[in-house]
Amino acid sequence: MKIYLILFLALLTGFSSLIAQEDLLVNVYNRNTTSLNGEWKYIIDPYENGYYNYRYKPFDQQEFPWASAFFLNSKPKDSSDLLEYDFDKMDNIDVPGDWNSQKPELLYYEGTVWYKKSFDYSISKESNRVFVYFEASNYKTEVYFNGKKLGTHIGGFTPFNFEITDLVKGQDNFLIVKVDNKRLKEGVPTLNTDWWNYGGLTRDVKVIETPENFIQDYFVQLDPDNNKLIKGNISLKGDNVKQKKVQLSIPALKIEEQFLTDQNGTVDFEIVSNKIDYWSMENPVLYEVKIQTEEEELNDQIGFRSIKTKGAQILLNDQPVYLKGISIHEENPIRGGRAHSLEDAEQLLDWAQDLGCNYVRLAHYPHNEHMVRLADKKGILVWEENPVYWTIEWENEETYRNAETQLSELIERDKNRAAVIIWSMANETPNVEARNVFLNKLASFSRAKDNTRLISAALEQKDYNGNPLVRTINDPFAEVVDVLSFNQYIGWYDGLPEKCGTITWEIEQDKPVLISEFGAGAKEGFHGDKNTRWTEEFQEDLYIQTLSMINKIEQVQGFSPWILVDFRSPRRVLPEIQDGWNRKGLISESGNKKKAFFILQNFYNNLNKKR
Ligand code: GCB
Repeated sequence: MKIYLILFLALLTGFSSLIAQEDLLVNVYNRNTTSLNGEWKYIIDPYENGYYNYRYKPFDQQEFPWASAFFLNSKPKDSSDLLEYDFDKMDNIDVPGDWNSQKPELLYYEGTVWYKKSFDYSISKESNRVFVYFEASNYKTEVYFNGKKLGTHIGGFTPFNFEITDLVKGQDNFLIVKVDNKRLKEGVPTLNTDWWNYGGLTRDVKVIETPENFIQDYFVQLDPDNNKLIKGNISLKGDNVKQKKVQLSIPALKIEEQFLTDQNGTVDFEIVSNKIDYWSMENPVLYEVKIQTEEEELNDQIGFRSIKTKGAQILLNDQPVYLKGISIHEENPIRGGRAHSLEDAEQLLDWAQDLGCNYVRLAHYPHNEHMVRLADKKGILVWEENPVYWTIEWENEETYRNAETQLSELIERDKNRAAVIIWSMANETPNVEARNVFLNKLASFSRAKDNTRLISAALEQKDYNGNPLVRTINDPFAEVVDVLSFNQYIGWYDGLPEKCGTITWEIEQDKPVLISEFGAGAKEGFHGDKNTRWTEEFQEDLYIQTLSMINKIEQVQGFSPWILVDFRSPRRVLPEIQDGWNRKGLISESGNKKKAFFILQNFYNNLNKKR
């Protein structure tokens, strides 16, 4: 029913507003799902020939689209029929997976690729509802099911779903997805980044089945002001969700509470417990939490902890914590391409733990859900980041809405994960008025949506009162954040490593400080003296000098050097050294540790002895 309503509204509004975002289903991890992963058919369509007619009008906005519209998955009616595409004769591509690392001819491709998956589906109960769920697709995605448009999603790293209840059949369903990874000036991120623009259905695709009235969303966390209070809300969706019984139980805490939903199908609750075993790095306790209605039962594994700041300290469960971190891109260099699986997450987080980390900065965009679920289990603290990177269109309302939507989808997905302690708004943005307005708005939005986590952004450092030997953070957004973070590259973009010994820091804000990046490029196996660029010795020395410099900054409560592993970046073209890779990894693209890895490992291990 809902889908027809959306199509009807779309017709009325001339289709231009068919960016119909449906409410996100949370905790897809534990829901009743059928995977659509595996081989899909694909068509490379740089001219978007399957999308626009020759007058450049989108086929999906025509009342009677021609058979040549790819979303129709047309077949010739007889041997005389003219049709210039055929999904079923095309090659296969794996989903999940970016196209760049799967098909050599697509390594640098930025444009449209069409995907098609055919499948049979049997609904387990007639009254049930069915959704198709995409964990992520980069960047603009148009979704069609059995010849009907479901909607559009913008943003490459967050999940979205569409209902297909009224369209799904027992046999021969076809899901067609147009994915376009063209970079856009008004996009988030914008044209300019320092990472590979991997396109495609980069994460899992699933069919989700729910009862007629279903648990769509819930938030179950500790009250930031009271460690004995579990607080939150539950939202049901459907035509019959008012005054419905909802039970929330946490058997290990002997909690079993019943509530009635309000007029909107929502419950706000507070539960006191004196027995909570708090989630921490040493003791990452996850409780089995069960939410039940008359129609459904949904389980989750949730840890309870508090995270606050006090002066220059970060307090986890009211105890000061030092963040021994590393920055990570979502890439598996050994297989090649975007990381997406549990095995990929294990590889990356095992490396981080081997380095001695208790904290990771997931840069520069939301990573897949395996990463945060695994961090929850392993007891690793997490910084998650919105892809507001460098200079985006601060004055463009659409750009703001886009950034806010991506952040909102990230918070919706991960707001029940104890490991996530920081939402980062942005990375290395310029200190100009329009950006201040933009980021202030984003921070207020984030706080209103989730008041149980800290807010930060990777800012930039400046000379202090014009003195290049003294550095400071002079940025109005520093007054807004809970944790003052900044990137600095003294010794790499700014002099040689020994320069670190000449710099002092004047940080005036009484806030905890994280150095969100520092680093140097080194090609694994390239050796020389410590002032020869790109050698492992240069990178090693940079780490020695930087660690000694930042150890003297009183407010520093941790850092996340740049970066765990070498990663692909089209900006990095130096032959024989970079060849398309950013070489600041402590581990090479083939998985080998560089010398600097051991400097940081040693530093973190010694901190363990002291603390
Ligand atoms: C930065 C950026 C990061 C780059 C890095 C570099 O400051 O935040 O995205 O990759 O520097 O290697 O230059």
